[in-house]
Amino acid sequence: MQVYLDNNATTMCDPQVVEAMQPFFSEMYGNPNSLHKFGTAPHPALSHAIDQVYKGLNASDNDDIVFTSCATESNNWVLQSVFNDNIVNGDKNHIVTTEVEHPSVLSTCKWLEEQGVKVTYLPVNDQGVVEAHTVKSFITEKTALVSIMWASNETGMINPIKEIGEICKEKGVRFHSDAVQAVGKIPVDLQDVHVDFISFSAHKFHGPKGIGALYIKDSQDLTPLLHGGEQMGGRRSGTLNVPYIVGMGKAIELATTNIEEKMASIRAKRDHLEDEIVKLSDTFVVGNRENRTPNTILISIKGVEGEGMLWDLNNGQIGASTGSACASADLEANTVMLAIGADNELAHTGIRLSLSRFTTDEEVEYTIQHFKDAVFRLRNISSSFAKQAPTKGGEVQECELH
Ligand code: C6P
Repeated sequence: MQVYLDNNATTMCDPQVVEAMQPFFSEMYGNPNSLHKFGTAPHPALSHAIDQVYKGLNASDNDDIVFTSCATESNNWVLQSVFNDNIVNGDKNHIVTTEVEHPSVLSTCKWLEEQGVKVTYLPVNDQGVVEAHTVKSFITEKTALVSIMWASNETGMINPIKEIGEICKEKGVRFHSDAVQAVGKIPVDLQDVHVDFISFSAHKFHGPKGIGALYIKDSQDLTPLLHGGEQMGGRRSGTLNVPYIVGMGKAIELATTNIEEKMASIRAKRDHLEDEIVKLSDTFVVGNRENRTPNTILISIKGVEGEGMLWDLNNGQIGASTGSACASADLEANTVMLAIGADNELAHTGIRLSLSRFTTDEEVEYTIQHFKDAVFRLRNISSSFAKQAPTKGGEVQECELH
């Protein structure tokens, strides 16, 4: 058996999505900006896909949803354009974000700091959540943008987006949320929350890789990042990626239809997996699971280094991660665990397990068994290392395993 439990990194493309995309590669391949019949052939499918995305988010007709290449582009677009619109051409020079954003936000903020922007990186509480009153206390008359992720890719913890949105509205500050780990996993109702921009990405909800989007409330102005042929009403130039837009539409429709039922089914499997794993001694799960996306567990197992665990799980045909896929090669401590106050040693033991609607009960049972065996094996290895360590004055010296 092989088990994929890295769905926060990316998901399998749903076969129904692949089927919906297929005709637009080799039959209806015209450029939708061309005036001939090849160009107009994909128009009905494009309109349908756009409707599916609006419906999936309960966006209003006054809002704009612009397709991008990925959420990284959407995040860069908002941050860089707010910098251009408010900071270069205006008198606001401050952005509020958090310490635990995805690198596509954090690295852009670091770059903006080099351009002279002041950035406040808010701390999170011991649950990994940013508190609304903290956001409020750091907004000043110089603040041009608040950018706070909807749900964490590492812990699954959900931020109080509705409350933060109300604060931003009251203060007259634009509010962006990186909703990559929320869309398709939990209800995202844009009539219920006040948010100016959200970024999201199809490959996180069983759509294709290489397509994301930016939601823009009330179609407000935002300087384009890509200038060129004026596609998407001049918002984002470049030939429309018809198959992927069709795929994103189908994927969001499949993910958001009866979402509560899908969440309940994933949550039941996740909770069972978590309940069994925490029976092991000295385990620690980050964040209260009632306030987590239903598919995610970030667990640390004292004395078991994350990379060793990944290697053992991989030998058992189980794909997991130690945190963000883009940070997985650096062997550093998990930054979110450090942010919630874990010490360096504990922050090296994080393992992220992320399920999807395709995860089966059999896969969960197999993972529980293999996980328990792996912890037993790795703890034995580390205790025999400690026993073999050279002694000084008759005392055992602990080996440094990191
Ligand atoms: N997180 C993870 O393993 P792209 O790939 O550009 O569409 O999405 C980037 C991105 C932005 N924001 C959040 C919250 C994300 O989780 C991701 C992707 C993956 O956690 C890969 S690093």
